[in-house]
Amino acid sequence: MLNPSESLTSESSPTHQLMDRIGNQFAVQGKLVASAEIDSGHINSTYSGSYLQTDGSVQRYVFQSINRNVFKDPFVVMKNVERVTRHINAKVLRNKRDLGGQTLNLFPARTGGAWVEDTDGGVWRCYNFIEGCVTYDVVENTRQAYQAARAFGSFQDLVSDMDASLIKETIPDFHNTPKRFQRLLEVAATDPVGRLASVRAEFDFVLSREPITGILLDAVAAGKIPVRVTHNDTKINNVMIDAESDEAVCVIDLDTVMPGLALYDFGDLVRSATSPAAEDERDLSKVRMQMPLFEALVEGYLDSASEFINEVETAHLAFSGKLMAFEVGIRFLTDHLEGDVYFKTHRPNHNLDRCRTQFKLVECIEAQEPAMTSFIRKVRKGKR
Ligand code: GN1
Ligand code: MG
Repeated sequence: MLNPSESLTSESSPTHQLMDRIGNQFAVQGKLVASAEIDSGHINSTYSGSYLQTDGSVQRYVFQSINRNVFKDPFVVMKNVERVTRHINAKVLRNKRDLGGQTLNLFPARTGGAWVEDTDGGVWRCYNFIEGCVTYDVVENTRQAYQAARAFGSFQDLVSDMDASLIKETIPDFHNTPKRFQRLLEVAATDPVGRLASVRAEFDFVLSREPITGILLDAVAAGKIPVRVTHNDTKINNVMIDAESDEAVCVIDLDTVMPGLALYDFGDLVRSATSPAAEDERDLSKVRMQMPLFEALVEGYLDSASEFINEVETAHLAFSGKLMAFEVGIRFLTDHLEGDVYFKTHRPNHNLDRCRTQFKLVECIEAQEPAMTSFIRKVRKGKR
């Protein structure tokens, strides 16, 4: 079954020719019979290739080129991904602790190694295609939310015993909210493409909330919250969900796996999984934080993470959703002010639209934070 975000290409299409050229450099078997661009994610470019085998079956692979503007050292990214997939696969095979029987695997290049450098400087990797699964940009029901949160909690659990010193920071200060805030101020000060005057309301929204930016890092500095190996990009469409059972199968997009906070992962899920509207919805009346979905996230996450996360982390689960929505909203606003140089955009003001949904979510969470926090307390009590 195809992911709904895929569209098939004909043999003469540039996509097919690209896949032919790239696919041939990996140790994949069979003849390329179909290819498609998978239109998901704001950073990398992703394609699928279907290969006809001699027994008549079709084997699919995912090919992805790493965005070198975002990941300055793609080889460090690949070494991290190799280590993480190897660690997880070894454990899953030993303990059968995988969620649905499939895990993410890198396929080697014909010349050896886990990636291929194309003639134009592109760095490519090849993954197995997780069959029978779909990804969602917007969660459809509480079961999917529960499953996604449980999957990310399990992921954190699986990598919790990795030697963190072997996992390098692929993007320094990725979730350092105070630095993201400072960066916005710097860009606003020079206003390189003259857009500041038109986003005064959004800019003021950020300024008035500066005090929340440092709360988690202060807790780290005080020794109350540990730094762990975390995923750092737990957007809801980074978990593969079985199309029939709605069960989470595995998490994908391991490029930002690095030392981080468990709360960054949970918070990113809250911001991406609790609203019924897309991240770039223009009608803000459709954007809101839905309590039943938040509750499902808490249940799912605590089902897999309650043994290792501490009381201070637990107490900040609701706050983390607000902070992650705020942080990525700041990043979208900064990119809008810089002239859209980081995130892929598909229409004018795309980053500004994304920023606005995130700030709307911040407001929704502010309004519901006490109720969210008391729900967490209730669940936590039940688990003791
Ligand atoms: C990017 O790659 P993707 O689309 O899953 C971004 C995340 C943001 C997200 C916002 C490396 O994630 O940090 O939260 O967009 N990834 C990177 O949708 O910057
Ligand atoms: Mg990504």
